[in-house]
Amino acid sequence: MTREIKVKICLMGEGEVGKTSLIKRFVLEMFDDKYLATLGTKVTKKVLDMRSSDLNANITMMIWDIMGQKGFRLLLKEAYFYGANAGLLISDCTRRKTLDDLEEWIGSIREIAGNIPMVVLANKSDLVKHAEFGEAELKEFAKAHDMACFMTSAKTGDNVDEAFEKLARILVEKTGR
Ligand code: G3D
Ligand code: MG
Repeated sequence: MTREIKVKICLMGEGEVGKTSLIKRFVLEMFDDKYLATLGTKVTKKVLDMRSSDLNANITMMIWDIMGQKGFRLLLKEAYFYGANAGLLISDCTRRKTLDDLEEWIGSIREIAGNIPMVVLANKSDLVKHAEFGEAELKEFAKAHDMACFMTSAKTGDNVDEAFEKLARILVEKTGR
């Protein structure tokens, strides 16, 4: 029997790393979304049909994005992370600091949502000439936190589906067969 699974996924990362662009790339149809103005967040829905895979599941992903970094105060973090099933951590490989800054995001989400699975990305992999770090540093970070990682580009689409699908797969496997 096909299992119907619904999950809340929170995107995290500093401003301009590419959070919104990655969602747009992953969710080709633009957009069946809901804008929660008071929270400063945007929720986009994407259904992944994994019925033909070994998992035999249909997974509805509610993908949460932050609208404006500056207005995203501590107070709102609680509501944003509440009930999250997974996190997608996003850094920008042209700015090393955005990778280090993820530590704080990990702390925040864990405080509210507990030990949920996460995947870490270094986005803008197309900007090789401007890179401040690469796959080696990303892997080191991912290993330290026991996470999967991907170098992605929202611009070219490289690894974007793979990253979201990896997270979906982890979630489906976690809920048992
Ligand atoms: P955010 O939602 O994390 O704040 P955005 O980030 O998705 O708004 O992206 C910030 C800027 O980076 C945008 O530039 C966007 O086009 C660009 N960007 C996002 N992902 C990539 C990528 O993979 N490669 C490159 N080259 N650029 C990317 P603009 O100038 O459009 O505001
Ligand atoms: Mg954005």
